[in-house]
Amino acid sequence: MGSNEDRRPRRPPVGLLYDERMCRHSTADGEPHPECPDRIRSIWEKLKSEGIPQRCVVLNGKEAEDEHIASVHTNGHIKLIKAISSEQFDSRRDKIASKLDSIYLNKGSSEAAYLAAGSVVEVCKRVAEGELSSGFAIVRPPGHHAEADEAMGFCLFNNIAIGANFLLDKPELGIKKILIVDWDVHHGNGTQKMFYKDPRVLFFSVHRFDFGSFYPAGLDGAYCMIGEGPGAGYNINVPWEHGYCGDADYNVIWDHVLIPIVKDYNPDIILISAGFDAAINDPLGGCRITPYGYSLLLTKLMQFAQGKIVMALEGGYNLTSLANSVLACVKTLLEEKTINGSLRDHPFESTWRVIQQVRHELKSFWPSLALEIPQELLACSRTLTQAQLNYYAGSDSDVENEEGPSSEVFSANVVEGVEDMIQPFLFLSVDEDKLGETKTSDHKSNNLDSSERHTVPEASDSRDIYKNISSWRIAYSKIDIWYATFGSNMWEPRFLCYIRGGQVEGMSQPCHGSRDESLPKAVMWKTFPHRLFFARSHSVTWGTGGVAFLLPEGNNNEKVHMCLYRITLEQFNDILLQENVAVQHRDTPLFDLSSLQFVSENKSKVLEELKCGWYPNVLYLGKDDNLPILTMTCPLSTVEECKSGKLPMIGASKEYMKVLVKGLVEGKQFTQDDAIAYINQAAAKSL
Ligand code: Q9C
Ligand code: ZN
Repeated sequence: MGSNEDRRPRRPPVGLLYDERMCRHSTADGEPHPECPDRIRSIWEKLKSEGIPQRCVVLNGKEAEDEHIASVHTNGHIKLIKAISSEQFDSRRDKIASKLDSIYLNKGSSEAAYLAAGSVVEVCKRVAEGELSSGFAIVRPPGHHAEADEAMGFCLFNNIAIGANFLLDKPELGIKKILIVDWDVHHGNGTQKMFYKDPRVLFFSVHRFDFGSFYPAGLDGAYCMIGEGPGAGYNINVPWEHGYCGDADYNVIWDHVLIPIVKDYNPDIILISAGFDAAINDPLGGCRITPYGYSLLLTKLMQFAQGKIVMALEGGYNLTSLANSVLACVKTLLEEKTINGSLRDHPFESTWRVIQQVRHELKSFWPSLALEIPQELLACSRTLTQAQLNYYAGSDSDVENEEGPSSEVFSANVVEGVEDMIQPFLFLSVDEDKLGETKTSDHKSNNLDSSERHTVPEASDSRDIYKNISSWRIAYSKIDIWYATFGSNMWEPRFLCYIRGGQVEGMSQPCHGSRDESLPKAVMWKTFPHRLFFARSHSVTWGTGGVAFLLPEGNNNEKVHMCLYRITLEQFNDILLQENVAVQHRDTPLFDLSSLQFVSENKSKVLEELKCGWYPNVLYLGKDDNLPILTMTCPLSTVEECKSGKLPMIGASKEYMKVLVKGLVEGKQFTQDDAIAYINQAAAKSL
């Protein structure tokens, strides 16, 4: 007795909150659903079987007060969630749910939603007061997708946001800075929005993004979403490019992004949006965190905020993985050091890329991120295996999510049907020797007349660039756009050279084509109020003579005929590269979803990496069938150079003219003579 250890003040207990009433939120007819009552039951059973509750303080659920919910939700939303379980709603409940994104409702939903939110508040309060050292609220429905006035993604109230605001609104608790760590595999869109302009809450989310195609889809989860106004720098997104991320990937995100920031921020308490759908074997997440991995991530966070940690359950849909992961976390909170495991493999190459992107974006707010990461570390990486790529190409690991990027944001659609998605990858799995064969026969099936074809490039050489395909290609191969063309690409056989490779009459060089050789899904003609002109005197593709451009700014007195091809965003990227020859192929898309978002708001964007090409300026011409219509032209500087005489304005060469006329005539826009007149007129006018 009397040892140092005994004189040390006893560490307050760990809290566990569980309440069977939260199981009453379920699908009305017992239909199977991943977000099911057994999720929290199996967690509780597991903890009991390991004798964990006896070592903790066990709390019952508590319903939230409207006043607290109102700090993040609108009155309309609160009213709806409160009323949804009443008898008057019996007949309307299903209809209301069906109008929401990924939501079901039943008689037990209101109570469960109030309990989930109130229980998180309860644990937050007790940890902040010091009655508990830390706590885990085993709640459902989850919360992080819920927005101020909308339930979505299995979430009714945003439990963690309500808890955070409760703490901030009670000055006597002394909580001025809160860190929210959202490690659910999905982006915490709701939580992000609630604190976007608020520096008192640092929101950190690591999630599958897949270039904007993973639920909840769109660009809210992109790394460039860093917060606004006083909240700038206090919103941090780490967007995975693909699935299969595991302990090693999460661990380096902690070491090179999260922990350096937490050291600087020095939060008073840490709330964890603890989804376990990034756990190994989760049916929706497609990632691979082990229980050991979760304990490691948690241990690293316990070094801050005097260990004040509140964990609130979000997703997690494999009952076994879920229970084992939560068990590992609770043991970690109890400071039990018996969770075995090791970081066996290396992070993905893409993980280092994401780290660099996030650090670059945030280094002005968090100076420690400005330091270079040692080359030796970056070199420790691995790539997706061929099998993983094929699997990823052929299926959505979030089985329910077939929508891809949400159409509200930029109106790109996703191609459905597994066959369409696997098809372009067949060549990856076939015998290398057969590659050439497959390609030649393929080329015959495209509607190029063999007499018009000069040479077919050696498949094995020119298509080497697509040997190691990156995951952005898989994501973008599922997103459609309209590519609007006003020059030689109006003639379909010429356009197809960009897709399938090859050369048609008049071209002095063959194209290598896109990785995805599938034909456009639709072709249509449209006119746009724009000015067409001809400039420059020689092109690599056509030899001597001017080529077509659009004046970047629209012009209501003019009318340009354009041929639109419905192709994928991946194919559009490959066309941009081929149109702007001499630009290196790269492992990131030139024209990504943020660019798409940008052009749809600002009408045009000059792509920095294509500046040395002639068509680096992507124009947005509106939508058709809810898909964006894109074209490419020169930057304004070229127009100025033409005006000043620095660049020649010369009509189309004979060969080029022939192709333009063919396009317009075969596209039924003009007779031969009218087509020639249309082109000559455009070429004759000065700028
Ligand atoms: N279009 C949580 O993990 N996916 N929510 C269905 C249907 C919804 C996940 C997409 C996934 C929601 C808390
Ligand atoms: Zn989730």
